[in-house]
Amino acid sequence: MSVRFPDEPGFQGRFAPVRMEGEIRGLEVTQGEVPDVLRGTYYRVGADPAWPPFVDHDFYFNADGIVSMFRFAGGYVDFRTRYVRTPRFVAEREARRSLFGAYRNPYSDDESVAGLSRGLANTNVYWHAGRLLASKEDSPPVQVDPDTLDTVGEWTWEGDLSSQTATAHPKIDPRDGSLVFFGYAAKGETTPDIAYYEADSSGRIVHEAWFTAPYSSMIHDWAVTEHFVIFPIIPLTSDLERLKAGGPYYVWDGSRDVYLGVVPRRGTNVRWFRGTNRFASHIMNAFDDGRHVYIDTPVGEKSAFPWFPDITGAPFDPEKSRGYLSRWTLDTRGDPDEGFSEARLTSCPGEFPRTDERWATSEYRFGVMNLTEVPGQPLDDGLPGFRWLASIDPETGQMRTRFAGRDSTVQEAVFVPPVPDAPHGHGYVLQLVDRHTTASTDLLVLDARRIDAEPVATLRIPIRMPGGLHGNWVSEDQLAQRIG
Ligand code: V55
Ligand code: FE
Repeated sequence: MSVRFPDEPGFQGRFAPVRMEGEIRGLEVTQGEVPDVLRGTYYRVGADPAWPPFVDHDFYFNADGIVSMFRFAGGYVDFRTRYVRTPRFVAEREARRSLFGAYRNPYSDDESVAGLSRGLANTNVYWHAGRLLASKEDSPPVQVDPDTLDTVGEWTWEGDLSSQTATAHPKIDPRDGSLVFFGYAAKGETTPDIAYYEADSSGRIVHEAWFTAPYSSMIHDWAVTEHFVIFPIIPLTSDLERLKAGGPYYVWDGSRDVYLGVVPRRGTNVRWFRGTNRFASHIMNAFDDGRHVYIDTPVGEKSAFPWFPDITGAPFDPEKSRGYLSRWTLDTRGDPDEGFSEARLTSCPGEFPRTDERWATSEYRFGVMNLTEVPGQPLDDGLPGFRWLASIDPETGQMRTRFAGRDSTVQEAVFVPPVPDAPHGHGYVLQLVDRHTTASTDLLVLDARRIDAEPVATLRIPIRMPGGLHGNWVSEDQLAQRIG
């Protein structure tokens, strides 16, 4: 039997699996200088299938998590990239083939792996209470060594995680270092159960509350403010019978309303604010004034994920899937049936919004996101994907944009403060840019206030990085507090 990936667009060309682990000590700096003040490590996770799937039309949400790290010190950047040794990765490596079947479908697996964790650790890698955790929303996170990227094992908060799952989008409240998180499908795949947790800065779970969603859906990201947490119920719906029958895990249902489940911080009661049908995925930031909640998120008419079909059988519609950064405003003392309002902040569609995390959960003036289009700047190279980075002041809508270049696409950007008390939005933005002509990837260090200027530094990774999801900067001081 030979290793051969499907002759499908998702596994060929610029989407071909990379499957390479390794390290480079001292990445080449091809332009500029790496600032001395940057001391810490940028971690990010890619989704890269170690073995060809045995199911048809597989997609990267179902690929193995591979964590990459860029350690900055004294103007040098050391690079390392390594697959997370999930139980699933280990079993398939031993067998030299895929044993797990379709996305989040245990009924499609080889019987030899029944009962083994299906977690892929492929969506985010974050730091809390001295631990580096690689996560996917269908399972508990996996702890990874922050120096070697060796896998430590599944982290369940000393066994206190009662949910079967934990979100890949936890928030850290900068006020006290709490990890604010949840699990959905918390009682098993497709269940409408949500478990809400807060862990204190030592990593101990100190709050737990359970809710039932109006219907079962993907709750990929959520909003956390000083006084509230908000669960967005967006109609990418799941259904156990469909899953058992081998159907898609999610379908887009344009007939269903959206709900925002509002819970006071460390509270136990939810109120579901209803809105009309629409799509949203990632939250740039959210905050409240004690009564109103403000949530900034790209909003589209339909799902942005082409591999989850429309329930009506309608083909994927790229126009309607465009997301425009918008602000949702909700009166927590109002009538839930009155819902919430929406105001568009930009005319450029995009996704992967991030903020200066020191202002997470607070009123803020700085965000970045990737754009697929900029009106008035047509492209002639026919390359789809995220082609621009934008920085935005959500208060005024004022934007700066940076074109990645011909035959180039961008991965998620992160903001890095040079010192802990640097002013809001003053610092650097790190972003991986894939150069498709040379099948290599550059790591750009940008001035956060002038992302459209010449980069502060460009580092060259001589291979193409696997397609990535999310990542985070961990400062040298944080790393000094590692546990285990
Ligand atoms: C997302 C990614 C996932 C997933 C569910 O970006 C949602 C959204 C990489 O896996 O399983
Ligand atoms: Fe995400």
